[in-house]
Amino acid sequence: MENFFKVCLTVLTIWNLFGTEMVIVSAEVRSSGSSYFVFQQPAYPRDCKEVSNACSSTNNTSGVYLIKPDGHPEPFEAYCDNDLDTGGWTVLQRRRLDSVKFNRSLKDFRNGFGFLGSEFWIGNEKIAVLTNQKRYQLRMDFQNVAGETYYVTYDDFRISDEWGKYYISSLGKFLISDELKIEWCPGNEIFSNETCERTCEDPDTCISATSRTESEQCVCVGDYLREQGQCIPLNQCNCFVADKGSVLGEGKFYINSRCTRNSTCRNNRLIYESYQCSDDATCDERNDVRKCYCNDGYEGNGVTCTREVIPKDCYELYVSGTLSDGVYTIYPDGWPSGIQVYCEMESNGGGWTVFQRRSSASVDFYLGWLDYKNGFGNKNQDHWLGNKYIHSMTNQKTYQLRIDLRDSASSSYYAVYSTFSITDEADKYRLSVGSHSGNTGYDRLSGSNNKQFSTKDQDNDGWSSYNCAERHRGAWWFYNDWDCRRYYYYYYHSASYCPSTCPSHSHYCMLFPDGSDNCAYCALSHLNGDYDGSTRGTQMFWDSYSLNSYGCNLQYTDMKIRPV
Ligand SMILES: *[C@@H]1O[C@H](CO)[C@@H](O)[C@H](O)[C@H]1NC(C)=O
Ligand SMILES: *[C@@H]1O[C@H](CO)[C@@H](O)[C@H](O)[C@H]1NC(C)=O
Ligand SMILES: *[C@@H]1O[C@H](CO)[C@@H](O)[C@H](O)[C@H]1NC(C)=O
Ligand SMILES: *[C@@H]1O[C@H](CO)[C@@H](O)[C@H](O)[C@H]1NC(C)=O
Ligand SMILES: *[C@@H]1O[C@H](CO)[C@@H](O)[C@H](O)[C@H]1NC(C)=O
Ligand SMILES: [Ca+2]
Repeated sequence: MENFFKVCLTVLTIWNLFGTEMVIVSAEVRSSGSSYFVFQQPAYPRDCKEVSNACSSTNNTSGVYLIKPDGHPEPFEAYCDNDLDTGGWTVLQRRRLDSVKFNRSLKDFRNGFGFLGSEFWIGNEKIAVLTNQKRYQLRMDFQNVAGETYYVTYDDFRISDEWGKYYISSLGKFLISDELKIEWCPGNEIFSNETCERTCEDPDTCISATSRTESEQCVCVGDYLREQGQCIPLNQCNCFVADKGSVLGEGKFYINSRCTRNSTCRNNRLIYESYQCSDDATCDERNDVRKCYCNDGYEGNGVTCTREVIPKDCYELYVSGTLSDGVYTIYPDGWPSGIQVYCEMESNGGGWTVFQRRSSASVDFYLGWLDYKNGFGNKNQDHWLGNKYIHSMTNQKTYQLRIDLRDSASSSYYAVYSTFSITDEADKYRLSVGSHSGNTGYDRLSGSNNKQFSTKDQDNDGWSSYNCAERHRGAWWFYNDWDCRRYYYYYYHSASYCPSTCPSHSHYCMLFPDGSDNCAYCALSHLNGDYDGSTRGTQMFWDSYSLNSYGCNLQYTDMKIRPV
């Protein structure tokens, strides 16, 4: 049963046949129960049945005959089909090759058009007069593209007159020639396995007809959606939004053109809420979604917009309302994808970007140039942020430096430098600090001012006698600071001075031994030395008489910056 042809009718207009491959359609009328006309021959036959009765003795071929139904002023030509069944059919309509246009005015359908020999519509007025003189059977014959024919009949067909707009006043009993070959879809649906249909509930998904069984392949098309088994115009769906001209799916919302109302479909009901754009937003449609969009430089949902924060440092975060200590992303000049830093927000006024911290021996600080350049450790605990970041930050604004310390007896001290910056890698991250304040009693960083940064694998200390980073086991702005023998020649001219002084000054932990008869140091502070270091010269120190153990073996340090 392949290729059987299916037809769908729209409501009421039975002549209006859908189906793409229809080759022939004809609708015919013949009278039934004509026995009582036998003794009453009018001048003209009133329909083709009477033509056939009159002609049966001589010739009963199909063709054009003159008929004159009761109530029609003039006789007119009609095509009589005498080949079909027992003959006597008056043909109302025939379509074959699309040689005659059927998209016509009501007047044309009233009066009839086309050619009786080929395609035509006999005219509503004639059909009205014809069908109102007797009881007529209507038969519609179809042929599909494969040449298969079938038909349907109604046993009591009648239409009203012009005053009644030719409505079908009667159809009678319906019969189909072959149930399997014809399938009638309900109103507003077409039979198709090539298209898909939507539902009121989920209007955004078109459900393919192929997923349905064959008998269910009548689908809602165009502006019709399925709702509880029926096809209804979309504007009758509960979640139809008139402004939008379409139906909202469950949970979806729609903002009207002036952005003053938000309509949401919930539980198959439209809920309206008032809606208003923030002063810093614009009502706009983007990617098919209309809503309030925050203007450039602002962020939010459009109803409330706040100034977008792209912090260059922890201070900008602090000012925009981030008040808790922790690791955050900041965007210093030159680092558009951001870097992670620890921000001290809860102490010392907040807004400090931390670049160094020591609190335990968990992280080894005796590392090389690349480690100090790129940073290492854990931002939440002990770490060095990285010289390349410290350089970028300290050159984007003017920063002050704060160093917090705890000495070996757990007393806290601090030192502040009014300005702080380091140069770039080409210049070896040279230090620049401003004036000192604080409570350690001594400025122990200014000696390193203008000095380059040194690591064990990059000796930039300017002192050919020593590799300071190696001697102090760390990395710092080391320089040629103090050497006992040099000092002794200069002041004392006594050969015994250094051999006796160097061991006896062992409490000065910044001093590293140089053989058995000399000692030296490369800076008066070094916060990147060994935590709990014991070898002379390698400890973390901030030389000061105010601190326990002269500032040796510090328990805690951090170094941080904030814009001036
Ligand atoms: C009768 O029909 C034949 C064809 O079947 C046709 O040739 C002939 O002309 C017809 N006669 C009349 C009188 O219509
Ligand atoms: C008239 O038509 C019928 C059926 O179509 C046929 O049986 C009969 O022979 C025809 N009569 C003549 C005279 O052609
Ligand atoms: C029918 O005719 C009207 C006007 O004559 C035209 O606008 C319309 O597009 C036609 N429809 C079809 C399906 O051709
Ligand atoms: C639709 O049905 C026709 C006839 O049964 C078949 O040839 C065609 O492949 C079908 N199309 C789809 C998409 O299933
Ligand atoms: C519209 O209202 C719904 C329901 O309250 C909400 O989910 C949706 O986000 C709102 N739309 C906008 C753009 O605010
Ligand atoms: Ca050196």
